[in-house]
Amino acid sequence: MPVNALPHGLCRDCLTPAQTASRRCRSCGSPRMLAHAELENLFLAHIDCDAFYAAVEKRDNPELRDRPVIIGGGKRGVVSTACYIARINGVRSAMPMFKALEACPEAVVIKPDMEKYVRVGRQVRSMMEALTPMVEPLSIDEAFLDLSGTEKLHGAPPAMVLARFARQVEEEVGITVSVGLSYCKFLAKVASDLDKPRGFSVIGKSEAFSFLSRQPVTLIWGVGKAFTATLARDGLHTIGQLQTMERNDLMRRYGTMGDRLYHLSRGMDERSVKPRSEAKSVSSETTFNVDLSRAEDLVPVLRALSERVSARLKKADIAGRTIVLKLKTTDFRIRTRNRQLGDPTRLADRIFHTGLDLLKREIDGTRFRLLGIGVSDLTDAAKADPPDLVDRLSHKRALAEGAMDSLREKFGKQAVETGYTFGHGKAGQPQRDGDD
Ligand code: TTP
Ligand code: MG
Ligand code: MG
Repeated sequence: MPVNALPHGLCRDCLTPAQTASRRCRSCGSPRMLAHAELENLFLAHIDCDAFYAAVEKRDNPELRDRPVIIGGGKRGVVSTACYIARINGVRSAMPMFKALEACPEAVVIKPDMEKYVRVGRQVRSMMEALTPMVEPLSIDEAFLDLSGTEKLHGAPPAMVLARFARQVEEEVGITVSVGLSYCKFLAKVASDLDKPRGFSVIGKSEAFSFLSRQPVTLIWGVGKAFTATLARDGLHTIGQLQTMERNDLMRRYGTMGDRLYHLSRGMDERSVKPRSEAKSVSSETTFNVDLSRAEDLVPVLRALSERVSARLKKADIAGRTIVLKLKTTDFRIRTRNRQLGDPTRLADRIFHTGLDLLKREIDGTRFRLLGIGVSDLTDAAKADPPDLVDRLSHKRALAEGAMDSLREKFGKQAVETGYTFGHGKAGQPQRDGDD
C-alpha cells in the first residue's frame, strides 16, 4: 500500500504524528491513537468539558477523585451533573436528587458553586480563543471552533492542534474535555459525545451517511420528546428511514422541520461558526411621533431607554464606562454627547442620571425628532458598579435597583415601574424604536 493511502494519525498522549493504523503509539506505547483518512481535511470542531461541575470539584478536592460525586440540590432538588463514576450507577443530569441517591447512596453530594464554574468556563474559552478567533460558545462548558486557515499559524493541522489543546486543558486547568472533529457543526457536536470522557472522535465525509443511517432520530438537532413521538406515530425511528424519504414529502409532513430532517439525515449542514460578536457599544434609541423640545417630554423617554440598555447589558453580563447621548434635530442634525464614568456601569439609574446631565445642556428650545442613549467602552461586568463609598446615595440606588431586578424576575416586568417610565405623556410615546 502506498504511504499516502495510510490514514493520517497521531498519538493523543505524546502528540507524535503517525501514518499508521497501529493500535499503540510506536513512540510512547499509548493506546490513545487517533487515525482517519480525512484527518488532514477536517476543520470543524466541537469541544465539551467532561462532567464539568463535578470535574471542577474533583480538581479542587483530590479526596473525591475515586468517589461518586453528584453536583446539585439547592431549591429544586435536582442533579446538575454527576461524575462518570456516579453515572455507572445510573445517575443523570436533571434527575430528582432523591432518585439519584437511591441509585447511588454512597455518592458525595455537593452544592453548585456557579461563580467558580463560570470562572473555569471562561479560562477554557480563552484557551480556545488562543487557537482561533472563530469560537462560538454554546454553553458554559462547550463551543464550536472553526480551525480552517490556522494550519500555518499553528504549524499543525486541526487534529493535532485539538489533541494538544485537550492535553493543555488537563495540565493547566485540571479537568478533561472531549473533542469532536468533522466537516459540519451537526456532526462535530455528535462526535464530541461519542467517546466521552477524554474522547476524540472524527466523523469524515466518507462515513457520515452510513454512520447516520444507524442512529435514532433523536440525534438530530431540534428533535425533542414531542417531535420524536410525532415521528414514531408515523413509523419513523431511525435516521436511516429519513434518508430514504423525499425532501418534498418530509416538508409536506413536517414543514421547515421536514427540511431540516432531510438535510441533517444526509449529513448536510451549512451552518457556519459564528463567533460571539464583540459589541462595541450597547444603545437604544427612539424616533418620536411628534418633535419634542421640553424636558418633561424627553426625560421619561430617556428613562425608558436607559432601562432597556441596562437590561441588555445585564443579560450579556457586560458593562461600559462611557455614556453616550444621541439627539437628532428636526433638520436631521445629529448631536452626540458623551461622558466617561469613574468605573463601568450596567445600572439603569447611573446610565439615566449621566444621560440626564448631558440632556439638560441640550434643552434650549431646539426641537428633537430622535433621542438615544448608549454605553460604550464595554468590559466584563465584574468590574462594574463597585459599592460607592463617596456617594452613599448612589450605592443605595444600586441596591434598590438590584432589588427591583429580582422583583421583576419574580413577578414580571410590569410589577415594577419607576416613577419616570410609568405612564409618560402621550407626546413621548415612541413611534419607532431601535437597539444597537
Ligand atoms: P453538559 O456538558 O451537558 O454535561 P457535563 O459536562 O456535566 O457532562 P458531559 O461529560 O456529558 O458533557 O453540561 C455542562 C454543565 O451544565 C454540567 O456540568 C452541569 C450543568 N447542567 C445542569 O446544571 N443541568 C443539566 O440538566 C445539564 C444537562 C447540565
Ligand atoms: Mg460537558
Ligand atoms: Mg456541555
